Amino acid sequence: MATNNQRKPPVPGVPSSEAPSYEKPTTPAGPLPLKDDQGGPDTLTPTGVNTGQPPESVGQQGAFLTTAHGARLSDSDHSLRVGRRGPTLLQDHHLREKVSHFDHERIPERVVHARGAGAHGVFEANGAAEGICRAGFLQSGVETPVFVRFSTVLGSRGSADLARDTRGFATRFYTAEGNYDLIGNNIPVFFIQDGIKFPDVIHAAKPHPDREIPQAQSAHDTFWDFASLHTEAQAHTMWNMSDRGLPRSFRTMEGFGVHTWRLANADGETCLVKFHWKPRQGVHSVTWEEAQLSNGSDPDYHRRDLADSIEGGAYPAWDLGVQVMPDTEDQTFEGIDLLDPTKFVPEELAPVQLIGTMTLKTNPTNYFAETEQVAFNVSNLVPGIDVTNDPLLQARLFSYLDTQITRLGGPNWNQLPINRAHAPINDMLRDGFHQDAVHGGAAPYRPNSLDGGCPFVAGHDDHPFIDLPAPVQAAIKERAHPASFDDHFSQVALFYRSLASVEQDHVAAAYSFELSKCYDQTIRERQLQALANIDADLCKKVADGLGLTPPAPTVTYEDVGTSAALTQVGGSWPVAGRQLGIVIGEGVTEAAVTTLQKAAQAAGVVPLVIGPHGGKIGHLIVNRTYANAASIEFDALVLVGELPPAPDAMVSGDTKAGAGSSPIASDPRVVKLIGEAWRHSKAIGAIAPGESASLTDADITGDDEGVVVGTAKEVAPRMLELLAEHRAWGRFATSAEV
Ligand code: HDE
Repeated sequence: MATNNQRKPPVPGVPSSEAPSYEKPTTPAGPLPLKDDQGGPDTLTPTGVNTGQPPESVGQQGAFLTTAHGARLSDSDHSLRVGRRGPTLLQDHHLREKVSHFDHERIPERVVHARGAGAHGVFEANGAAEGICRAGFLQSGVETPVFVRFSTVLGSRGSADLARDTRGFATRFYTAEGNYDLIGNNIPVFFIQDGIKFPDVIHAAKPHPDREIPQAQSAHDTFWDFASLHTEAQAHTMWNMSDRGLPRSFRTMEGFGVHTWRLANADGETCLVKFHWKPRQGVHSVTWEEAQLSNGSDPDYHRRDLADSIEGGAYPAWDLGVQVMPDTEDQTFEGIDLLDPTKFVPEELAPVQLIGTMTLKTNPTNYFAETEQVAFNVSNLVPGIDVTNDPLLQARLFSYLDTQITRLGGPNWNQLPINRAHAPINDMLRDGFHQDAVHGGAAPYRPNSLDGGCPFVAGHDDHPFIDLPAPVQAAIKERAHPASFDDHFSQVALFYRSLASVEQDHVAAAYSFELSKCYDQTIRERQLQALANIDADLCKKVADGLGLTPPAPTVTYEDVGTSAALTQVGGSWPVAGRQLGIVIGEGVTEAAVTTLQKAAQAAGVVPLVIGPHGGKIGHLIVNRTYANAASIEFDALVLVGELPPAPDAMVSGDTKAGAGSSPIASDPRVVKLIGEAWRHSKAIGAIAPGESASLTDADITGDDEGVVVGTAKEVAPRMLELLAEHRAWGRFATSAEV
């Protein structure tokens, strides 16, 4: 008796490829096939030869439980004991092996970016980069497998996804010339200009060392103590305080390489570039309230969204682009020092030229083997792509190689399946913990004659990686930075002034919140001074929120204008993978729901039916109940018919009930759901007849912005249009209007 009705389409997320039997299985059977959405690293030998075996061949095999050395076991539920009431024997190999292996299941989490989610995909170059870069994977039509890991920075591995934080956006290209790792963020500037400050900023941002709180947050004294003293951090913190710190999804984030990189074409001509990932899904965020709700009700919000959208066939895609700048001796473009990672180049000054598209198509088979063990390395470069002297980048070239030795337990982490290159490996690195290769030959040294001189170094025509020759000016050896690094504010103002007024309000609210959580008044005042140096209006709003007097600026600098590319407000975007909540009651008209479901599915939107109880109502499968639905799950809501209180509703005392005091006709949890969708400026639809009661209970009318009332056929297309705009933006009261 298989009762799991959630397996039926369209809801992604079922745990295995076949529905479980109700009875305990009794016939030996091998492992189930992978789910359709799952894939794994290609099955390569540690030296990069493709074995041609399917991904599941590296998982468990056979129908019987075995020890790690392959002996079949007849019992795994009882330890070997002297009689039924006697002591346990040390000779019980299975007990010792099982418990001992379990004891060592964890590895150290990443010191930063511990919380993440990954996916496999493919990158296809469009050839536009051929003239500037000789890398094989950027030549027209070349398809390259990729693995991407998105992450937050501050939280530990089990922390919630919707922390206000920077997101990591790390991409590995398994190219025929070796692995190329582009390890970027969703924010184009960084906290520090020199890698030697990284331990400082991270120690300041991580939880306080005494009580280890707060988790995954920057709203605390040590972070703002550092940011206000070390004002080069103001650029990055401003982006964090903006909506960019709260992405709607990994799929709706831009990605940036942050540093400037040097490219060379086949003729050896070089240029300087900044890398950009442009999401085809648009750049969207959640509100601060949504983030807080989500962190309680669905801490896996982002990783679930990524996996579900891939499983549902709404494959996330990004265009890779470059801003191309001449490789001049001063490495400055339009007055912007390209070696200063706290600065970005506005797109109006150097347009982003698209050079290919990445599409994520498969979920990992095993989180630990793939997402946890993937070890990105900034120095994984391929011919045609090289580094610059950005002092932040230079320190990263050391750190990524170094950190894996502790995290992955030795020097052979490149041999883990997810890290294996898709190019032949002959590295003469030998032995060490967890050596997977069985090296032949007698002479792992060069020069040798015993192994016939193998391996040889590659000649010019053999596609070697060449460290691009770049002039180094005669200089004094010193600990100092160039004068151009002293400007900590002009671009921060540029960013803030480029935002729409609703986004500016969010920034002011974020600073007020964060600083109000600091205990120390000195730190608030010092950060206010930094804001005074950025924008007087912003500083006043935050000062008002904190009950402080806004200080006067202490620095002057040239106004650098605005950049239209920086706001997220406006436009219309693909809706595939978004979730539509359809709220129904007992007497629902099924045809209306079916019309909505079909329209949603046709657009790739996941319709989730929310009912007064689980199971079915008529023929409709209920995906969520009034009791377990959280508004954060739905990008838009449609109410169908009357939604009276369900038997388990409590008008007061229910943590999920709304606070309304007047008698209401609808279930209080539904009213709360609608109220939150309203506050978060999400589209709300209501199918007549019956719409009036629940809308009225939530103090909403059919004439309000982003609200549609009508038949299912009328409401469905309009909802999809509103969804494509992400928010009913006008519903946010902006301070500019108040
Ligand atoms: Fe990282 N960073 N970082 N970082 N970083 C790591 O490497 C480090 C920096 C970024 O999904 C660590 O394998 C130093 C900038 C991402 O696995 C570690 C400095 C940018 C990820 C490390 C920086 C990043 C990391 C931790 C200053 C944006 C996650 C685990 C010199 C361009 C990758 C690991 C993944 C991870 C060090 C600065 C992005 C410790 C020392 C700038 C997306 O090596």
